[in-house]
Order: sequence, then C-alpha cells, then structure tokens
Amino acid sequence: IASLLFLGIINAFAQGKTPVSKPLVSHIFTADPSAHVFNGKIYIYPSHDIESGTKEDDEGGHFDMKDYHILSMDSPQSKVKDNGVALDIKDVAWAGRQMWAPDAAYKNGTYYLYFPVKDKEDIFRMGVATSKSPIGPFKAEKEPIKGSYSIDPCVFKDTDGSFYMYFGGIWGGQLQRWKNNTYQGKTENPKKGEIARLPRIAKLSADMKSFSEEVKEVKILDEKGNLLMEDNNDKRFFEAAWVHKYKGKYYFSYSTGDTHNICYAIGDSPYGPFTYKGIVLNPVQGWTNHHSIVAFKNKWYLYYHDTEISGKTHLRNIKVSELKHNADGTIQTINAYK
Ligand code: FUB
Repeated sequence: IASLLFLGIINAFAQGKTPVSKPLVSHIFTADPSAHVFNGKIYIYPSHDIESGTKEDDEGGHFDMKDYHILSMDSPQSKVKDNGVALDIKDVAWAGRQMWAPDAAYKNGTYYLYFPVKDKEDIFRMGVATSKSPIGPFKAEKEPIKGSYSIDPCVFKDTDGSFYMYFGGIWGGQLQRWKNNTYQGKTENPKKGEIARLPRIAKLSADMKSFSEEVKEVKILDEKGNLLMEDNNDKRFFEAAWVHKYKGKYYFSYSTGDTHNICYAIGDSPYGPFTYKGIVLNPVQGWTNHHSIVAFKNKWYLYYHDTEISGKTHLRNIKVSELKHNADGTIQTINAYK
C-alpha cells in the first residue's frame, strides 16, 4: 500500500497538481461512489475496481469488476470501514461480466442494491438485490429489472416518498443502442451534428424491484431551451446521473465523459426538463469522472473518485469534498487539485 501511495503522489505531481482530498480507502480500489445517509451514518456504494488482466478497449472492457464492497462511516470526516463483499457476480444467475457503478435505497425495513452488469449476451441490464442491513450481504433477484438497460442507476427518493431510477451511459454504457426502449443491436457512437442522447428515468413500483411505468427520456436543455447537441460535448450527458433536491428544486448532475466534467442542470419536476447551469467538479485524474451529492447534518458533500493511488484509469480511489450552493441556488465549482 505504501508503494501504491508513493506512485499516486508521483502521478499527482507529474501532472503538476496537488490533490485537495485524500483517498478514503487505499487497501482496495473504489470508484463511482453513491453515498447515502441511513440511520444517521454514511454508507457508500462504490464500484470495486480490480486488475483482472482484461485488455483495455473502447467499450471499457478493462473495467472488469466482479463484486461490491460497501463502505460506512459515522460522518464525512470519520474513519472508513470496509464491510467486505456485499454481492458477488457469481451469485447473480443472469450476469455475464462487468459489475459497474451501483446505487442503493431503503424502504420499509429493506435495503435495495441496484447494479448494472452485462448479461450473458453482453448487454448491460440493471439488477436489484435486497438485504435487511445497509451493508449486506445482498441477495440478487433471479432476473434483471424488466425493461432496464444501459448503466449507472441513480435511485432518488422524492420528498413525497416516491422513488425514481435515473440511468444511462453512452459508448461502453450502450445507451446509443436503445431507441424507444428497443434494442437496436450494436450501433455507432453518437456523432457531431446529432442531438445528444438523453438519460432515462422510470418511477419504481411499490415493491422497489420493477418499473411502474415505461422508461422515459430526461430532457437537458441549454439556456435558450434547446436540447444539447452532441457537439456540446463539454455540457451534454454522457453517464453518471445523480439527483439531489435543494430548496424545492431538482438538481440533475452527470458526467460529460470525453470532456470529463461533472455538470448540473436544474428542474422543477423529477422528470425534468432540466436546464444546464454549470460545472460541479472539474476534470479529475483518470478518464472517468463520477460522483454523488449528499446532505449530512446541514452541509452538503460531493463524493467522487480519481486515480491518485494507481495512476491508472481503471484503478480508482474515492474521495470527498464539501459542496456549497450559492444564495441563487447555483453550485460552487469544485477543483480536486490546487
Ligand atoms: O466504473 C465503470 C464505469 O466507469 C461507470 O459505470 C462509469 O460511470 C464510469 O465511472
């Protein structure tokens, strides 16, 4: 671990940047941190990055994760506990490969873990697993969620108690392969001149294991009310959806992928439309940028990852930073480096 940290320091300085925050854990690689407050404690549901030996390709084949570990802590500043394996790919009957960014929710005494994994046909689907404990172990349902596809689920609980799943990711996340919720087979990646692909939303049923409605697109508009184009790749949706509610408004935040920003857009309904407002987190070390935003004791926190320890894009480490809303509701952009 000491040598991993040393490599990380070299990586940070090699890029002329000094990280502002430290990795939360360094004994395993973690990424895509979905943070929640359950029973007054913080639980993080991250991806568990590993070196599986799978060659790097344009579809992200080197992100070849096989299980999930849940991290817990008393507060954002407290010691972090790794609670061991919460769900293993070998215990998901329909799974093929690549357990990517998960999320979690709690309702009526049960915790739900939502996770994207490729099925045996190599198509990403969303799985759901349940436990009586926030740290698992989780037991997966026998089939993926009916009508689900692509990656990066974010399950948002609204103030009226309704739960919504947001999801989607282009390129390796396969969102471009779906039109009107129908699989089109392998297609080319979106091109300049096209309207940018839109993230998806579906309300969850009372049982939390299915969608209660047809999956819909979530519109992200520019300041003039037009849908963002693929050409606006420093602003358009790529992956890593997250929703938080602040002073009655819905904040939809996401990664722009190939331009590496975490951006946000604000709306009046969980379904959107959302109007683009700015950048939450500037690019971090490594290709991917993926985050969550959570309130804890009257302060807001941004959980994110970079590659400080390994210097490798597929071996990431999670971090946390305080997030501030301005009086007009906009978010102060965070730089992960000085
Ligand atoms: O961790 C695998 C993938 O990398 C996630 O699903 C994306 O959001 C990106 O962070």
